[in-house]
Parts: sequence; C-alpha cells; structure tokens
Amino acid sequence: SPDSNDSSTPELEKAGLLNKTKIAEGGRKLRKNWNPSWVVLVGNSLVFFKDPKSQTPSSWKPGNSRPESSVDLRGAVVQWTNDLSSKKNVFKLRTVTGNEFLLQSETESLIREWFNTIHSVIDRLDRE
Ligand code: I3P
Repeated sequence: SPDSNDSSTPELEKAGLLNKTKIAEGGRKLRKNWNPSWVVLVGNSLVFFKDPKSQTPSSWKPGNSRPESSVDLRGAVVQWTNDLSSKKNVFKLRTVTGNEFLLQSETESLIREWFNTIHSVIDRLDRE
C-alpha cells in the first residue's frame, strides 16, 4: 500500500469479525461474556469495536464506532486452547498487563489466519 513505508501511519494488517470474551483483567478472573466484535490489527495494537450489525439502526451513531478497547501486542502471548471453552477454534491472547481474551470463529481457516498474523506481529515486536 502507498502508506506502508510511512512510519507515522501504522499499517492496517487485518480486520474482521470474531467472537470475543475477556476472561481476565490484570490477572483477575472475569465472568465470560461472549460477543461478536469487529477486530482490527493495526501497527502494534489489536483494536476491538462493537459489532455494528448487532446494533439496531436507531441506536447507531457515528460515535458508536469509537473503539471499545485496544490491546498492545508487545510482550503478549497467543496460545490455542481446548480447555477454556466448550467452543471450537478458540485461542487465548494474554497481554503483559495480565489481560486475557478468548477469540473464536466458527470458520477454522479464518481463526487460523488471525492466530498466525497476531503471532507474527508478536514475534516481530519481540525481535525489536
Ligand atoms: C457461561 C456461558 C459461556 C460459557 C461459560 C458459561 O454461562 O454459557 O458461553 O463459555 O462456560 O459459564 P453464563 O452465560 O451463565 O455466564 P463457553 O461458551 O466458552 O464454553 P465456562 O464457565 O465453562 O467458561
């Protein structure tokens, strides 16, 4: 892309719809609450947006597209898991600050792409 060498404009690596639940905050376990989330991988960050399709048209406002949350991938760890959910195709993302998320898709190829892309960003940051 034209901006890929402009360090002031982080490159958008990937975007798409995944199921997401946060399972820990600062190492403290949270109650699961799975929701569809629009996930954007840009630069060193994974940014979560509420799924616009899950909102009624009347409740939709431009401000709703503000990120719900964002995680810094530096020092993060991704790991496939069969134990933390009854769902298939789940991986866990743990940040340096002890926040933990599960990300899931019914489409195996899609969740594999996300895992591999996030993993490669983490590896790249580890080598910096
Ligand atoms: C949870 C809900 C989650 C489920 C979780 C349940 O119940 O069914 O979907 O996680 O299982 O506790 P509730 O809605 O009453 O909070 P998975 O779908 O990932 O299995 P868990 O407690 O075994 O994590």
